[in-house]
Amino acid sequence: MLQPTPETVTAYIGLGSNLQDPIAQIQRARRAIAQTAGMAELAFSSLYRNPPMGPADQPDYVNAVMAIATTLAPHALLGCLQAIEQRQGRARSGERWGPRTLDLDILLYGQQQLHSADLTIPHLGIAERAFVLLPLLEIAPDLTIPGKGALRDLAALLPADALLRLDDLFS
Ligand code: 5RY
Ligand code: CA
Ligand code: CA
Ligand code: CA
Repeated sequence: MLQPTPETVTAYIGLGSNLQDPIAQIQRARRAIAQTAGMAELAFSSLYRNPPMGPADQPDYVNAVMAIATTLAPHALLGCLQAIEQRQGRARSGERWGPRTLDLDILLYGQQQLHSADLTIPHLGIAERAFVLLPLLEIAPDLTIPGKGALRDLAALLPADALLRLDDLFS
């Protein structure tokens, strides 16, 4: 039988770094994702500098969000993203929510909801994190987050001064 045409899904990836030149880490990850088979870039947000959420004794983060078209199933996508994290020196320190060279999260995978031992989609905490919602709002203002509601409504609940857009810093 012929192979069926692969289904292309729009997924959203959260990128974060707070070690070893975070801006360069994010840019390198963007290129790595675009160069991976089964993933193509659709949109990329501004970069945002912001203080750590969770443990406070670590450097500020740079965060961004990317939309991709993918033919990969969720767990295959996760495996590719983890391989990119490893290539960019992600260390498993054992410290929960500690600093990292690169963190890549699957935020959304189409409109699917998925719960397994190693992967939850939409990403846990997505609805409360300014460093996810504001970059998402920039590239996909009409998005609905399954189980959570309209992105616009979620973003409206955030404090106004939550993030510094790096483009604003340099313009
Ligand atoms: C809260 C707790 C843990 C939020 C809360 C984490 C990032 C979280 C971060 C990041 C920034 C972490 C997960 N309440 N802070 N903290 N950016 N990741 N700014 O990417 F996100 S650890
Ligand atoms: Ca590609
Ligand atoms: Ca994360
Ligand atoms: Ca992660």
